[in-house]
Amino acid sequence: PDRKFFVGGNWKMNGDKKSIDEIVAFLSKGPISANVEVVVAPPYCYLQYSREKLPSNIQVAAQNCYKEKEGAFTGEISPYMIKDVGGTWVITGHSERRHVIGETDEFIAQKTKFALEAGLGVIPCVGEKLEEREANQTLDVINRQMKALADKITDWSRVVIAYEPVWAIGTGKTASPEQAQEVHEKIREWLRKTVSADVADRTRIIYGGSVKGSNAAELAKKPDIDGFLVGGASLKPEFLEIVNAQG
Ligand code: G2H
Repeated sequence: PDRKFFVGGNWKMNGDKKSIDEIVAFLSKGPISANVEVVVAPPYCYLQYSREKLPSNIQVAAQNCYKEKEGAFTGEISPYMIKDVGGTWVITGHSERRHVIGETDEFIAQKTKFALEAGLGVIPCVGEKLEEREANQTLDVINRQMKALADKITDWSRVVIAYEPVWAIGTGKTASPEQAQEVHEKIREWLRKTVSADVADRTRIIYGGSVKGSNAAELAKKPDIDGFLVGGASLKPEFLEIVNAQG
Protein backbone atom coordinates (compact mmCIF):
# COMPACT_ATOMS: atom_id res chain seq x y z
CA PRO A 1 0.00 0.00 0.00
CA ASP A 2 1.08 3.50 -0.83
CA ARG A 3 1.59 5.38 2.45
CA LYS A 4 3.81 8.43 2.18
CA PHE A 5 6.33 8.57 5.02
CA PHE A 6 5.25 11.22 7.53
CA VAL A 7 7.46 12.96 10.10
CA GLY A 8 6.12 15.45 12.61
CA GLY A 9 8.21 17.65 14.88
CA ASN A 10 6.35 18.41 18.10
CA TRP A 11 8.16 21.37 19.64
CA LYS A 12 5.98 21.19 22.79
CA MET A 13 6.34 24.27 25.05
CA ASN A 14 9.80 25.18 23.80
CA GLY A 15 11.44 27.95 21.89
CA ASP A 16 11.36 31.63 21.15
CA LYS A 17 11.78 33.58 17.92
CA LYS A 18 15.53 33.28 18.09
CA SER A 19 15.58 29.49 18.48
CA ILE A 20 12.87 29.12 15.83
CA ASP A 21 15.10 31.07 13.43
CA GLU A 22 17.81 28.47 14.08
CA ILE A 23 15.43 25.58 13.41
CA VAL A 24 14.20 27.27 10.24
CA ALA A 25 17.82 27.65 9.11
CA PHE A 26 18.62 23.94 9.29
CA LEU A 27 15.25 22.93 7.83
CA SER A 28 15.75 25.34 4.93
CA LYS A 29 19.19 23.96 4.26
CA GLY A 30 17.91 20.36 4.25
CA PRO A 31 18.20 18.08 2.49
CA ILE A 32 14.63 16.82 2.79
CA SER A 33 13.61 13.88 0.63
CA ALA A 34 10.61 14.52 -1.65
CA ASN A 35 9.18 11.18 -0.48
CA VAL A 36 8.40 12.41 3.01
CA GLU A 37 5.70 14.68 4.36
CA VAL A 38 7.16 16.96 7.04
CA VAL A 39 5.10 18.88 9.59
CA VAL A 40 6.28 20.94 12.56
CA ALA A 41 4.13 21.92 15.52
CA PRO A 42 5.20 25.16 17.22
CA PRO A 43 3.44 26.63 20.27
CA TYR A 44 0.27 28.52 19.26
CA CYS A 45 1.81 31.97 19.58
CA TYR A 46 4.52 31.09 17.07
CA LEU A 47 2.33 29.38 14.45
CA GLN A 48 2.19 32.37 12.15
CA TYR A 49 5.80 33.39 12.74
CA SER A 50 6.95 29.85 11.94
CA ARG A 51 4.73 29.61 8.85
CA GLU A 52 6.15 32.85 7.49
CA LYS A 53 9.75 31.75 7.99
CA LEU A 54 9.60 28.06 7.04
CA PRO A 55 10.15 26.77 3.50
CA SER A 56 7.01 25.67 1.64
CA ASN A 57 7.89 21.95 1.75
CA ILE A 58 7.30 22.01 5.50
CA GLN A 59 3.77 22.19 6.86
CA VAL A 60 2.70 23.70 10.15
CA ALA A 61 0.56 22.02 12.81
CA ALA A 62 -0.89 23.21 16.10
CA GLN A 63 -0.33 21.06 19.20
CA ASN A 64 -3.98 21.15 20.22
CA CYS A 65 -7.26 22.92 19.46
CA TYR A 66 -10.81 23.31 20.76
CA LYS A 67 -13.99 21.64 19.44
CA GLU A 68 -15.92 24.77 18.50
CA LYS A 69 -15.52 27.38 15.81
CA GLU A 70 -15.63 30.47 18.05
CA GLY A 71 -17.16 31.89 21.17
CA ALA A 72 -16.79 32.18 24.91
CA PHE A 73 -14.01 29.62 25.45
CA THR A 74 -11.28 31.60 27.17
CA GLY A 75 -7.80 30.33 26.47
CA GLU A 76 -8.82 27.98 23.66
CA ILE A 77 -8.21 28.24 19.93
CA SER A 78 -10.30 27.08 17.01
CA PRO A 79 -9.17 24.95 14.05
CA TYR A 80 -10.35 27.84 11.86
CA MET A 81 -7.80 30.12 13.55
CA ILE A 82 -5.08 27.56 12.89
CA LYS A 83 -6.07 27.57 9.21
CA ASP A 84 -6.26 31.35 9.13
CA VAL A 85 -2.59 31.65 10.08
CA GLY A 86 -1.47 29.02 7.59
CA GLY A 87 -1.57 25.84 9.68
CA THR A 88 -2.78 22.67 7.96
CA TRP A 89 -2.56 20.07 10.74
CA VAL A 90 -3.32 19.68 14.44
CA ILE A 91 -2.16 17.12 17.01
CA THR A 92 -4.93 15.85 19.30
CA GLY A 93 -4.76 13.74 22.42
CA HIS A 94 -1.03 13.92 22.95
CA SER A 95 -0.21 12.03 26.15
CA GLU A 96 0.74 15.28 27.86
CA ARG A 97 -2.78 16.56 27.12
CA ARG A 98 -4.27 13.28 28.36
CA HIS A 99 -2.19 12.80 31.47
CA VAL A 100 -0.89 16.24 32.49
CA ILE A 101 -3.98 18.28 31.56
CA GLY A 102 -6.55 15.49 32.00
CA GLU A 103 -8.27 15.34 28.61
CA THR A 104 -10.62 12.38 28.10
CA ASP A 105 -11.02 10.00 25.15
CA GLU A 106 -14.39 11.58 24.40
CA PHE A 107 -13.11 15.18 24.40
CA ILE A 108 -10.16 14.23 22.20
CA ALA A 109 -12.49 12.49 19.75
CA GLN A 110 -14.76 15.55 19.65
CA LYS A 111 -11.93 17.90 18.80
CA THR A 112 -10.53 15.45 16.25
CA LYS A 113 -13.89 15.32 14.50
CA PHE A 114 -14.33 19.07 14.58
CA ALA A 115 -10.82 19.79 13.26
CA LEU A 116 -11.35 17.35 10.39
CA GLU A 117 -14.64 19.02 9.52
CA ALA A 118 -12.86 22.38 9.56
CA GLY A 119 -10.48 21.02 6.93
CA LEU A 120 -7.33 20.35 8.94
CA GLY A 121 -5.33 17.14 8.89
CA VAL A 122 -5.31 15.58 12.35
CA ILE A 123 -2.71 13.57 14.23
CA PRO A 124 -4.54 11.87 17.11
CA CYS A 125 -2.18 10.21 19.58
CA VAL A 126 -2.76 6.94 21.41
CA GLY A 127 -0.59 5.05 23.86
CA GLU A 128 -0.40 3.10 27.08
CA LYS A 129 1.26 3.98 30.38
CA LEU A 130 3.98 1.82 31.89
CA GLU A 131 1.69 0.26 34.51
CA GLU A 132 -0.84 -0.57 31.78
CA ARG A 133 1.82 -2.30 29.68
CA GLU A 134 3.04 -4.22 32.71
CA ALA A 135 -0.51 -5.32 33.48
CA ASN A 136 -0.89 -6.57 29.89
CA GLN A 137 -3.48 -3.92 29.15
CA THR A 138 -1.69 -2.27 26.23
CA LEU A 139 -4.17 -3.35 23.58
CA ASP A 140 -7.22 -2.70 25.78
CA VAL A 141 -6.07 0.88 26.27
CA ILE A 142 -5.23 1.45 22.61
CA ASN A 143 -8.47 -0.12 21.42
CA ARG A 144 -10.48 2.04 23.84
CA GLN A 145 -8.71 5.20 22.64
CA MET A 146 -9.11 4.14 18.99
CA LYS A 147 -12.79 3.33 19.43
CA ALA A 148 -13.57 6.78 20.81
CA LEU A 149 -11.93 8.25 17.69
CA ALA A 150 -13.45 5.82 15.19
CA ASP A 151 -16.95 6.46 16.55
CA LYS A 152 -16.63 10.07 15.38
CA ILE A 153 -14.35 10.01 12.32
CA THR A 154 -16.03 9.63 8.95
CA ASP A 155 -13.21 10.66 6.61
CA TRP A 156 -9.88 8.99 7.43
CA SER A 157 -7.96 10.46 4.49
CA ARG A 158 -6.49 13.31 6.57
CA VAL A 159 -5.88 11.27 9.73
CA VAL A 160 -2.41 10.15 10.80
CA ILE A 161 -2.42 8.02 13.96
CA ALA A 162 0.52 8.49 16.33
CA TYR A 163 1.35 5.59 18.63
CA GLU A 164 3.24 6.99 21.59
CA PRO A 165 3.81 4.64 24.52
CA VAL A 166 3.79 6.98 27.51
CA TRP A 167 6.75 5.20 29.11
CA ALA A 168 8.90 6.09 26.09
CA ILE A 169 8.09 9.79 25.95
CA GLY A 170 10.94 12.14 26.77
CA THR A 171 12.52 9.37 28.86
CA GLY A 172 15.23 8.34 26.43
CA LYS A 173 13.66 4.84 26.57
CA THR A 174 12.59 4.20 22.98
CA ALA A 175 10.32 1.27 22.22
CA SER A 176 12.32 -1.35 20.35
CA PRO A 177 11.47 -1.63 16.65
CA GLU A 178 9.78 -4.98 17.49
CA GLN A 179 7.71 -3.52 20.34
CA ALA A 180 6.57 -0.61 18.17
CA GLN A 181 5.86 -2.79 15.13
CA GLU A 182 3.77 -5.16 17.25
CA VAL A 183 1.41 -2.39 18.37
CA HIS A 184 1.31 -0.68 14.96
CA GLU A 185 0.31 -3.96 13.37
CA LYS A 186 -2.43 -4.39 15.97
CA ILE A 187 -3.76 -0.88 15.35
CA ARG A 188 -3.89 -1.58 11.62
CA GLU A 189 -5.66 -4.87 12.27
CA TRP A 190 -8.14 -3.06 14.49
CA LEU A 191 -8.82 -0.52 11.71
CA ARG A 192 -9.32 -3.35 9.22
CA LYS A 193 -11.85 -5.05 11.48
CA THR A 194 -13.62 -1.98 12.77
CA VAL A 195 -13.48 0.57 9.95
CA SER A 196 -12.47 -0.94 6.60
CA ALA A 197 -9.66 -2.70 4.76
CA ASP A 198 -9.10 0.42 2.68
CA VAL A 199 -8.69 2.69 5.71
CA ALA A 200 -6.38 0.12 7.33
CA ASP A 201 -4.19 0.02 4.22
CA ARG A 202 -4.05 3.76 3.66
CA THR A 203 -3.86 5.26 7.14
CA ARG A 204 -0.39 6.17 8.25
CA ILE A 205 0.55 5.02 11.74
CA ILE A 206 3.58 6.88 13.07
CA TYR A 207 5.66 6.16 16.16
CA GLY A 208 6.57 8.68 18.86
CA GLY A 209 8.65 8.41 22.01
CA SER A 210 12.36 9.28 22.20
CA VAL A 211 12.95 8.96 18.46
CA LYS A 212 16.49 10.05 17.65
CA GLY A 213 18.76 10.25 14.64
CA SER A 214 20.43 7.08 15.88
CA ASN A 215 17.32 4.85 16.16
CA ALA A 216 15.03 6.20 13.43
CA ALA A 217 16.33 4.12 10.53
CA GLU A 218 15.82 0.79 12.34
CA LEU A 219 12.27 1.74 13.35
CA ALA A 220 11.50 2.98 9.82
CA LYS A 221 12.29 -0.45 8.37
CA LYS A 222 9.28 -2.00 10.07
CA PRO A 223 6.38 -2.55 7.68
CA ASP A 224 3.70 -0.85 9.81
CA ILE A 225 5.77 2.14 10.95
CA ASP A 226 4.95 4.91 8.49
CA GLY A 227 6.88 7.74 10.10
CA PHE A 228 7.47 9.49 13.41
CA LEU A 229 6.26 12.10 15.84
CA VAL A 230 9.40 13.58 17.32
CA GLY A 231 9.69 15.79 20.40
CA GLY A 232 13.11 16.65 21.81
CA ALA A 233 15.08 15.73 18.70
CA SER A 234 12.86 17.90 16.47
CA LEU A 235 14.50 20.99 17.98
CA LYS A 236 17.94 19.95 16.74
CA PRO A 237 19.59 19.46 13.31
CA GLU A 238 19.40 15.74 14.06
CA PHE A 239 15.71 16.05 13.06
CA LEU A 240 16.86 15.92 9.43
CA GLU A 241 18.29 12.44 9.95
CA ILE A 242 14.88 11.32 11.22
CA VAL A 243 13.07 13.02 8.34
CA ASN A 244 15.29 11.14 5.89
CA ALA A 245 15.33 7.89 7.90
CA GLN A 246 13.56 5.86 5.26
CA GLY A 247 16.60 6.26 2.99
C1 G2H B 1 6.54 12.03 22.36
C2 G2H B 1 7.52 12.73 21.52
C3 G2H B 1 6.83 13.71 20.59
P1 G2H B 1 9.94 12.83 22.59
O1 G2H B 1 5.79 12.95 23.13
O2 G2H B 1 5.45 13.78 20.58
O3 G2H B 1 8.44 13.41 22.34
O4 G2H B 1 10.51 12.53 21.24
O5 G2H B 1 10.69 13.97 23.27
O6 G2H B 1 9.83 11.61 23.44
